[in-house]
Amino acid sequence: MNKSRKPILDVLGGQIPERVPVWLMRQAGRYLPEYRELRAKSKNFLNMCLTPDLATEITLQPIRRFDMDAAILFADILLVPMALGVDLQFREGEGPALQPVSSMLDLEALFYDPASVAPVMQTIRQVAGQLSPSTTLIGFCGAPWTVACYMIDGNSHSNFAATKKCVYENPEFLERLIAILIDASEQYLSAQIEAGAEALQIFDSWAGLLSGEAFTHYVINPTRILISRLKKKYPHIPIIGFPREAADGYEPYIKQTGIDALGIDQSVDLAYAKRALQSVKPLQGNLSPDLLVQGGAAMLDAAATILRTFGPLHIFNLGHGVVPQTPPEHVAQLVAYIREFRP
Ligand code: 1CP
Repeated sequence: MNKSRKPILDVLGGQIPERVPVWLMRQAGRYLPEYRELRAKSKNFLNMCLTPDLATEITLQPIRRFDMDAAILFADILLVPMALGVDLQFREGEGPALQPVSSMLDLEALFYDPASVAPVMQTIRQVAGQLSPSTTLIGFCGAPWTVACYMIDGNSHSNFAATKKCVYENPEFLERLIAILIDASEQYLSAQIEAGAEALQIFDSWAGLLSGEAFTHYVINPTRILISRLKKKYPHIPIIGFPREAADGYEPYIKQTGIDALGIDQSVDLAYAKRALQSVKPLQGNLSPDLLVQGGAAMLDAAATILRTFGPLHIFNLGHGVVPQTPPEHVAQLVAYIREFRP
């Protein structure tokens, strides 16, 4: 197989890339003054996600500034519940708020409406036409479990207590919701691929709330079903899984879900990751977002350790998203360091 001109697609295909690629989760967002400027002029966050010209511009901002190896679509995991008909609001300073679902009757009212996310697909088409030949366009969705957490609890303020209660007291309801989300996510991601997404990431930010049998049932199984359906239609599109804080769940997840690469958060020990995980599939991660805020030698030493541990079959990223207080100069410094790094 010939090397593509895209280092990220090389790594995802198990090929040594020309250089270790880098992108950062939440690389677009409030730490960038050019984002804040557009945000101040815009009605609200949802409106930004659903206005293709704006979303295209925001997706491209970190690419222009830092020449990242991937552009990640500017959107949100909560657009899937919105497309299912759930009332969704992003209130200033409070994060997202959804109308919670609590009964089978609520679930029967959910219908996925592709028209409501059509602007997202338009954004993908617009971004795809503006990337350099080495940049990969990544589409994404939330994993069924993580999206179910927001749909049942309505927000993240009480650590998803209502959702956790469902795991033990109302499994039929939770299973039905997860099944609806697998179907909706399949449609949503298929449309992203048709529009031009070249790789996908499935964000399971709250995978760490579950363990044991519940982890298998609500994290691994739904992800495996979603991936197997996508792979049947689009075998050439690689998929990165990100089961955040999955503890002893990373190994079964990497072996059983069918993902092409595993995103690891900063809680994962590097020696363990190299031995038990990178021996199975390529990894993405896992610098602490706090070290990116810190910058300087602390950040660069940690980056060097990650680069030395994982070698070239690795996509450099953070362990979670860039936080708003991050100085953009630290991101520039990090990317320059990764580009110049020779083990
Ligand atoms: O301007 C603002 O105040 C909005 C902040 C913001 C942004 C920039 C939100 C609200 N979402 C986003 C964009 C976003 N969300 C992207 C875009 C691409 C990029 O990475 O640059 C992506 C991939 C997401 C994914 C997302 N949204 C996740 C999974 C990753 C993660 O951070 O764990 C989750 C859990 C969400 C929900 C969400 N949306 C926004 C917020 C503040 C949250 C978290 C709410 C919470 O749990 O408290």
